[in-house]
Amino acid sequence: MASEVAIVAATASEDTVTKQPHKLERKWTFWFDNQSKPKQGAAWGTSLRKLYTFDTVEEFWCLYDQIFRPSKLPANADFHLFKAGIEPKWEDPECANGGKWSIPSSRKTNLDNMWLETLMALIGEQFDEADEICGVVASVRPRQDKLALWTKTAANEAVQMSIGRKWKEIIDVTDKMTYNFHDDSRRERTAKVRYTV
Ligand code: MGP
Repeated sequence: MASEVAIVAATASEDTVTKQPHKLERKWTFWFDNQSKPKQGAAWGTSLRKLYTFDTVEEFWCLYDQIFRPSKLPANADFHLFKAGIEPKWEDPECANGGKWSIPSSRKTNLDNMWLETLMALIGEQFDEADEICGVVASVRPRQDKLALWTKTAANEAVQMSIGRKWKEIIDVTDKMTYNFHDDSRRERTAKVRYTV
């Protein structure tokens, strides 16, 4: 399906007039959080915005091309792509017992590439444990940009290791990737590393 996503992009200009849009397996939502000018005393999440929900390959490419490239983000802002119906918050019931795989990114082009490869893999249902995935977050930070893949059942080590290995392959990185439980992040600013791949 990821290759179908790419092929449709290449041929879209020729056949959009005659063909039906290519439906995805499920609906996805893009979110945006701009924390670059935080309001004094505002709780986390007040700047988080749900932007677009889509379910076709064509809509995806249009949204990606026009808006959702991390290199367009200001510092301290995030883009998210989550399954429709799941909010990118620890408090969401689908995320509450979950965690995230994280990978730092030292260059803007690298973050854009890893983000795009991950988006295509998600909407193309490339992960065997697709039902265990909530979504992905691209974060631009003054110190170091990063990408995080949020999953549902943090305590299931076998599932997380399988997702982590697959994601590494998809984004083509050799650096160590770490997994944190949201539960730990809730309790301490620097959550302990639970798994690595
Ligand atoms: P972060 O943005 O996940 O970490 O959480 P980062 O990017 O390493 O930190 P930053 O300072 O560079 O942005 C940062 C802080 O935001 C956390 O310690 C929490 O206080 C708050 N926070 C983050 N998330 C994802 C949530 C969430 O889902 N729910 C709540 N209530 N707070 C959150």
